Amino acid sequence: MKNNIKQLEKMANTLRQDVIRMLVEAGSGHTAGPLGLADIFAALYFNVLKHNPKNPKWEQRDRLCLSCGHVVPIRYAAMARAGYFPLSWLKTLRKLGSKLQGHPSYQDMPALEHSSGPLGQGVSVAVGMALAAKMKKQKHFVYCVTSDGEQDEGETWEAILCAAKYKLDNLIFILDRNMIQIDGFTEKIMPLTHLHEKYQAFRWHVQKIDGNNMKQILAALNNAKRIKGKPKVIVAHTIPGKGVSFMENKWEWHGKAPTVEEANRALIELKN
Ligand SMILES: Cc1ncc(C[n+]2csc(CCOP(=O)(O)OP(=O)(O)O)c2C)c(N)n1
Ligand SMILES: [Mg+2]
Repeated sequence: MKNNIKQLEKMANTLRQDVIRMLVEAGSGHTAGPLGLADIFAALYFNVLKHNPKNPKWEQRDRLCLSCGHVVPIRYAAMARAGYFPLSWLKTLRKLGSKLQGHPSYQDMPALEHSSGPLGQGVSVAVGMALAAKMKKQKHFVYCVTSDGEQDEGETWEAILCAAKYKLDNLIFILDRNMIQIDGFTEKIMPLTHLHEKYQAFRWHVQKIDGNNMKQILAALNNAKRIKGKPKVIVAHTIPGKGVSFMENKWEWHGKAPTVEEANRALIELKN
């Protein structure tokens, strides 16, 4: 699937609407992160990833790891729109017995590649997958969406060290630099200043982009694929709550679902 920029921007907006509808139905969940990541997930599922929704375990597929598992509603929306499962399943988010758990459950949905939720673990999984692919001389890429909150975890930096040691140039991190975490702004809770330089010092190739700009997202991902000899990170500056004026840049929307009234207002703003 190779959609053009206009189609991808439209898709991102549709995914944002899906997220709002899913969350209001669930009555709980994470809003800000998923809305901020809509452009990146539209780019991944509808332009960048080599994948087959009808055959999720296709051996040659690119792997997409989601380390910050709590933002999974945006992934479910992209998967449904791409044809992995019916759109009607989106309404089952967070329900007992649903395949769409609030944090990704591999047992319930193997197309997710792995379970996640405990911050920092998914990056290690991604490094392991990339190393395994190298050892087996496989040609696919391993993408990993990770959050700025996850950069507070020691395990994240162990994974970063390891990826550099093995020169995993089949590994591409997309780091959601939205400046918020569960109970405040990242720079207040645990300053992450010079994140770009930190990754460089760990011998990674680093790009910095506006993570809500489709042109920049595609250019950075294509560039990352071409760089040889080291792992790659795209530090994507996104706006948490993007597209809904009363949610944008508000950390209070990290883990809160909209009320029916708020959802209606949000959907009016997100109208295509
Ligand atoms: C190891 C671990 N510690 C704490 C949590 C609780 N937790 C869930 S999300 C979150 C905030 C993380 O920040 P970020 O991923 O940047 O969130 P967002 O940008 O979506 O607000 C925390 C502390 C967790 N899931 N895992
Ligand atoms: Mg964050």
